[in-house]
Amino acid sequence: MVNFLIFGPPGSGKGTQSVRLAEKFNLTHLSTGDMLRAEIAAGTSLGKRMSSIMSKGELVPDEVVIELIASKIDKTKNTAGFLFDGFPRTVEQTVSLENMLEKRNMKIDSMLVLEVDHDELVKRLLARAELSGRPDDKDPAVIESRIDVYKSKTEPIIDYCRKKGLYRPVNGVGAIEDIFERLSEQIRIII
Ligand code: B4P
Repeated sequence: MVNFLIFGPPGSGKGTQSVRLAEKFNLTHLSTGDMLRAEIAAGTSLGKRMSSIMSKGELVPDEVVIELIASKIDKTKNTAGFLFDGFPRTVEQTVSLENMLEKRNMKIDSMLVLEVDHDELVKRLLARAELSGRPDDKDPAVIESRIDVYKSKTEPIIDYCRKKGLYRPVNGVGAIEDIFERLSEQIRIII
């Protein structure tokens, strides 16, 4: 089994690329953003509690996403591996993920980091707001705050993973198909 983190700032294309990569390499795609939005759409009590945090562009508490991920891993059978999208988002979540995987005789094999400049991120998220109606994409101030949260809380994971030899940067600007090829090349090196 091989397990990948797909990593990058909000709007860097993690979700877009993960769906395609999971299909191509027979990986199970686990997106904490999608899981949380599903809770909100289903009107669960967890979803109701998380909705206001997410619409402000803040991170939901670590224990919430750790619980969601652990339960998904345990329900998944017969997979070539996992593609973690949008998780981990803090160094604490990374340590929890490592512990969770170790208990199941698994590990993180590589971290694929999509590199996209600030102006391109803002442009993409505002464009998505037109189609998706996501509250966290509509307001430029919320987008800036999500990028700030990424820099302060999420980006330190890069150093943590670099020290473990897991870090693989990928240029995330250009046509979706070209970026998909760049990511696929990196995955082929690992599997
Ligand atoms: P996520 O759902 O993870 O969303 P994201 O970071 O905004 O998006 P992503 O990078 O996947 O962008 P996408 O491919 O869609 O998180 C949402 C919120 O959930 C967080 O703010 C937080 O509150 C909460 N949350 C989630 N996980 C959490 C965790 N682990 N801990 C705590 N809180 C958590 O691409 C964006 C747009 O760009 C799309 O419209 C796409 O079509 C477009 N695009 C993609 N690639 C492109 C390209 N090459 N060129 C042009 N456009 C492109």
